[in-house]
Formats: sequence, C-alpha cells, structure tokens
Amino acid sequence: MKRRNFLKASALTLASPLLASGDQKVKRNTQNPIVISTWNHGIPANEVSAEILHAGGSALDAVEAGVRVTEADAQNQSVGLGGRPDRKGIVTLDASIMDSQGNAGSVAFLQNIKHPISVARLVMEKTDHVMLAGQGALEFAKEQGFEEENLLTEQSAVGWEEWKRNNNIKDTWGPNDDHDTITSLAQDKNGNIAAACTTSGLAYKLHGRVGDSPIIGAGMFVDNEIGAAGATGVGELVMRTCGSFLVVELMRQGLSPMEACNEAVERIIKKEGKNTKSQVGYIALRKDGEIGYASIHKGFQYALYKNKKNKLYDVPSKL
Ligand code: SD4
Repeated sequence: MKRRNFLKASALTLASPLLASGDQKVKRNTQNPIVISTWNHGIPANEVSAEILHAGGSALDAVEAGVRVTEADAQNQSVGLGGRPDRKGIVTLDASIMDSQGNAGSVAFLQNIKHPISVARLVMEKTDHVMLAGQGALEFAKEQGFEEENLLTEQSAVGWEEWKRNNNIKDTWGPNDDHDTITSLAQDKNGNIAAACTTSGLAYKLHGRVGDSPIIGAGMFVDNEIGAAGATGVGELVMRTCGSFLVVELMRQGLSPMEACNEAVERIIKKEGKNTKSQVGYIALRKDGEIGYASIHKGFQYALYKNKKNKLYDVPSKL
C-alpha cells in the first residue's frame, strides 16, 4: 500500500470507531428523565433527583440534590454524616461532580462538613480550580457558609472501637465490605447529562488516604456527547484503570454501555487475578438513555429511575 493510502486507511479505522457514539447514530434521549445510582441508597436519592428533573430542573441540580439525601442519612455508614472513620477514628470525605459542559469540581480528605458534594459544586462554579483537599477544602467550605459539625455518629464510633479491639488491620476489602459510596448519573429533559459521587471512602483506611471518588475520570466522568459513568468499590483498582473515563471512552468507540462496563471490570480482573476479593462496580448512562452496569463480585446493586419507575436491581457477578 502506498504511504498516502496507508495513512488514509489508518486514519479512517481510527476515526470511525472514535466517532461511533458521538455521531447521529446514537440519538439523544430527551423529555424522559433518567437517573441511575449505586446501591440501595440510590432509591431515595433517585426519588429526589427525579422530582427535580420532572419539574424541568437540570441534571446537575438533580444529582447534587439526590446524593445529598445519602450524605445526610446518619444510618448510612459509607457516605457523609455517620460515615465509617479512618484508622484514627476521623471521618474524611471525598466527592466529585461534573456537568454537561465538561466542568468539574471535587473535594478530597474533607472533614466535618456533611455535604461535600455541594462544596465540590462550589469549587467547580466559584473557583478556577477542579479539586481542593484537606484543610484548604475545609477553609473554602467555611468561607462559602458551610458549618462544621461532628460527623462521627455513635454507631460508627462503636464500629471503629470494635475494629480496633479485633486489631483487624487489613489492606484489602472483600466484596461489598465496608464500602458503598453513592454515585449518581442523571439525564434531564433537555437530554443533558451530569454525575455526582460522594463517599467516606474505605472504612478504617490509613489517615490521609484518598480514593477514586474525587478523582475526575475515576469515580465518575461525563462527556455529554457520549454519556457518563461512575464507580463504586475499592478505589485503588478504579484509579489504576481510570475506570469511569475508560467506560465513557469505550462507549465512544462504539461499545454499548453494558459492554463498556464489562470491559472495564475485565481489565481489573486481568490485573488483579481471578482470586481477587476486592469489589468494584460500574454504572453507565449513554446519551440515548441506555444504561450499563457490571461488577467483579455479586452483591452490587443499582437503582434505576426510568419511565417514572424507580427500582433496585442486582448486578450479576463476573467471578
Ligand atoms: C473509595 N470507591 O474510597 C470508594 C469507596 C466505595 O463502595 O466506593 N465504596 O475507594
């Protein structure tokens, strides 16, 4: 093949799959709000998001309001108030948010603020930055009017004491063990997509540990031309594979949301081996409203609001 023809041919093979989902072949869903969230706490979160979407609100407002329900729920021990603490007994929170324009905001290692997702949104909207961490994030939150409060509930303190007594220091987490972040993806009546992710991270983690949830492209990612994806589970495995970004990019290359989630999980299994005890789950939402999901182990669930129904579904395991 002549050099010029070869270049032309390779450009075509590269370009066509890259455009597959971004072009007209995948039609944008409008007028039919959709929300997909991780785990069973996704149900009450979706309820709130759906109300906003049906009233004509934006996907961004919907995901923020939805995950705030989980953040405020003291019974939920993996997000916001009542989250399980780190090894030092301190609750540290990670959160991120992304809108349909590709704007993003996040906070990491934030303490004493119940709604990290709203702080993340203000980082996105009021600063030139994407991410604030630790003390700086706390100072920013306070400047924005957030009040400090103790997030360690009695229930979580008792769990931590018990964990210390058993000297149960472990560096891997089993399937669905001590982690269940909320990640939420929504599409509004205009067909625009946004995502939010918020967590207290892995229980009894090292002090200072930050997971995937505040990392754009790991915990969640939105490309309005294609769709969105979000993660839950052991963040280290998600970060090492740029999980949510990968799912969206695979959809861009023409994989269905389900195929994309499966491939992202398979890549983790390939690296970790089939004996891995760690759990990771993905959810995805393409711009035509089609969803995808996959997880390494059984136990992962997602809550889907679609066609005015809000239901919880089990995700089959890969292993
Ligand atoms: C983390 N991905 O901090 C979070 C925890 C989580 O389900 O999602 N648990 O690694």
